[in-house]
Amino acid sequence: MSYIDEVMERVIVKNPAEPEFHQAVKEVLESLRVVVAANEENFRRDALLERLVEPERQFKFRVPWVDDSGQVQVNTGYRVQFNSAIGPYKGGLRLHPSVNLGIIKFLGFEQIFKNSLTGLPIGGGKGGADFDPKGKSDREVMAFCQSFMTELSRYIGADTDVPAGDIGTGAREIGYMFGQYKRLKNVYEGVLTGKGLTYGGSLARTEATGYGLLYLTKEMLSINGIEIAGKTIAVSGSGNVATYAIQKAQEMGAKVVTASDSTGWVYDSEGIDLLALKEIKEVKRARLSEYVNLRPNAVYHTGKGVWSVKVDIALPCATQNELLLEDAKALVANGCIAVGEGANMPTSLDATEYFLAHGVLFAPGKAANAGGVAVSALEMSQNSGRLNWSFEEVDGKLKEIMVAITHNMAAAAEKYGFAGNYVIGANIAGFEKIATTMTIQGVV
Ligand code: NDP
Ligand code: 2IT
Repeated sequence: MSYIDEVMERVIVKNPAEPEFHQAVKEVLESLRVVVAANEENFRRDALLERLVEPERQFKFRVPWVDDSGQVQVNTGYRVQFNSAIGPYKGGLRLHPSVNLGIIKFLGFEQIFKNSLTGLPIGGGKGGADFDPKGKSDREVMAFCQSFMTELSRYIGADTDVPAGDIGTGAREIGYMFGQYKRLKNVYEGVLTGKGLTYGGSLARTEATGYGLLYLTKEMLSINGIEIAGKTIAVSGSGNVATYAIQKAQEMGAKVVTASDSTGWVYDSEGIDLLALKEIKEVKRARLSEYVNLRPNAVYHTGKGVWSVKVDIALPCATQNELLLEDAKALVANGCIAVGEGANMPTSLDATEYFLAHGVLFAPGKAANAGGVAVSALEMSQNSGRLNWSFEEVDGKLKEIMVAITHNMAAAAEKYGFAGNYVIGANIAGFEKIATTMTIQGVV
């Protein structure tokens, strides 16, 4: 059996009931076959792949808090410190009822390669809890965040592990968590990113993931001789990533005709009205069904469906495994030419293979959504230097980073004989720096 198949088999046996983690590892390991074949003796001797798939450390903890009726609630919190070869652990905190250890491990594993691709000194980590901020009062969210941070604060620090936002964790949650960390530790340091602008946050961090997705997608199209202006786009999600992806796509002259949340989706043939979307999602924290009240020309559907619309480009920006084989078939049949993953692992493995087999340009999440964590790393730099860079400066650096990632993933794919396969390209480009560094640092 090949080294990769042996490691994959062991991952499944050692981590039962973690299908998302298996999926993320499988996608990466499959991409590495040529690189591993060329270095098999050394990698096997150093157990390089076995170390890569085993988190350095993981925490699971109780998060008790009191709701508005006086009832005690108990959630489960997690932080997985996956790989610190190239920098302090870095990655978001997901607050969603679906969170379990396997989900956090898949996200932490992806984060290793994503963070490597940014070219910045950040290791891979992820955390979160099975807490649902939806429908909770601000006081309940604060009570949860304070309890969560009371435990998490033992394990993190500005030079150790720096969490940030993800699904369900936005500016409000980061604010409450930062306040509690500062109070407990009596240290004012950049222990979280995505902070507010009045206490060490970076300009352009809010926009970074969505903007970065469009910078990379535009560059990927451009190296294939295609312009983004004039294209029709389907976006899923209506949260942080989706909102700023829609904004930048519109600025680039494309038309985004869909958005979604976990209850339904909208089709707006004239293009999504960003102000209406932000009013519903950022101000009112309401359901997307309200969109048609502000835009009577649009159509609201319950359930899934954004991938059934005829578009040139698909940008999944909601969650994992939201774009399945039948969706890929529908998109290809409708003439879709490119996919950019704003979310983490939104496309199932068979759907990804279908896109690649049908000549669709496919930008995998660990490259396409790296803009968020890249600007988080820029926030860390500003905090260390006690500096505040302008929006233009941060946005300019973000653009440079996303363009560089595009060319690096394209070059790695070509170098190993898979020109145009950016899944393989991104995985190899991300892996090489990690593998080299882990080898240099010895058996740790
Ligand atoms: P938000 O919480 O701001 O928004 C998430 C959006 O996705 C909401 O519209 C939400 O709908 C929808 N969604 C979430 N879970 C599900 C689900 N199970 N089924 C259907 N819809 C769902 O999160 P972000 O925009 O920050 O994150 C979106 C994706 O991007 C995630 O995969 C995240 O890991 C990834 N990402 C985020 C980065 C960041 O900087 N924020 C950076 C890189 C990647 P509803 O409100 O109804 O739940
Ligand atoms: O998935 C991700 O890259 C994020 N949620 C952002 C992580 C970060 O540290 O900014």
